[in-house]
Amino acid sequence: MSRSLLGSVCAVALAAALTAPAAAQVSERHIRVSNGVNQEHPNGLGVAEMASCAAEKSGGVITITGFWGGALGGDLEATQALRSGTQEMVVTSSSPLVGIVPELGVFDLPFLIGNEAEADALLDGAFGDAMSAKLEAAGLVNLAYWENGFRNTTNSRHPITRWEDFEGVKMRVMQNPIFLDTFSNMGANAVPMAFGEVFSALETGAIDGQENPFVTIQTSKFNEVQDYLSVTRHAYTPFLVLFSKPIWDTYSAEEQQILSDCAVQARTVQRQANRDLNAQAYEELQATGMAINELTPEEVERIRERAQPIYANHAATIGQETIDQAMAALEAIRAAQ
Ligand code: TK8
Repeated sequence: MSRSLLGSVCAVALAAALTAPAAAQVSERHIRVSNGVNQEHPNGLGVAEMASCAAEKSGGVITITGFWGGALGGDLEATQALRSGTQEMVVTSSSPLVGIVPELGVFDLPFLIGNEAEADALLDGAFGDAMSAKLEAAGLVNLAYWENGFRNTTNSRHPITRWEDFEGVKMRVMQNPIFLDTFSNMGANAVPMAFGEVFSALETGAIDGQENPFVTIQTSKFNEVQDYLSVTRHAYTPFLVLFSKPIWDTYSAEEQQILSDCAVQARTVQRQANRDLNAQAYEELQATGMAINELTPEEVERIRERAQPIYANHAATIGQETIDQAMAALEAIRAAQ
């Protein structure tokens, strides 16, 4: 063999060796991701980014496929399937999972998080890690926090301009005692319900209203069956990007690394899309005829005060320590901003 040919053979072998170790430890994996929202939601872009990242890093052997509109079951059902190892992934709100990890209820406390920068710092920092550790103990590997976002109220009765306007309004809430209490305390007739049932319950008039971020209201077409949108921003809830721990434990360290890295890479895309599309959704909801009202700062303050007892009422189930840790972390974040 000529010296130059030998050189290029060596170069090819070296290049192969540089990529091969990963390939050797990375097997064919087909991952199904359950989503309650529709594919038009920014989670569609998040899952697409995660899928292309994983395909690229694995030489195409790891595939990630999104299922939309609750096709694989609701948030809670899908999460239980992860715990029992019959499904790989779910992107779910934290709120319906408080029966599994009660400490997650901290995110449901009214008016806890003030803006997106606070949310990112809290979730991507030590506090978010501590919540992920609790999820792991429950059989769920949290790969990243994506954004669901600030929640606003829609209904078919009248604009909500003060907390008294909730009186007698039949409001769907997530399957979560903190949300249930928050809205009952405002005088609403709060009804816990899985996300997948909300549209038809609104359509048939079984319920009058619901609460979600603008982008979810729009991509789930709630505006077709709701007249009023009130910008209450009463809570910021995150999405958890969960992986089945029983399945995770059968994966190699390289495969796990790819999935962790790609969920975090997709987080940037998902959050940015969510923020852009939230603003766009607001415009479109208005254009399609929803009556949108903002609340005065005084009214927001009254609602916040009205909601204050919820913190004490749920301290025992969430854990006072967890609430204190979140508040201390937020205080430090605000001081640094
Ligand atoms: C989608 C839900 C939704 C949540 C809800 O599966 O239930 O209202 O805000 O985004 O997780």
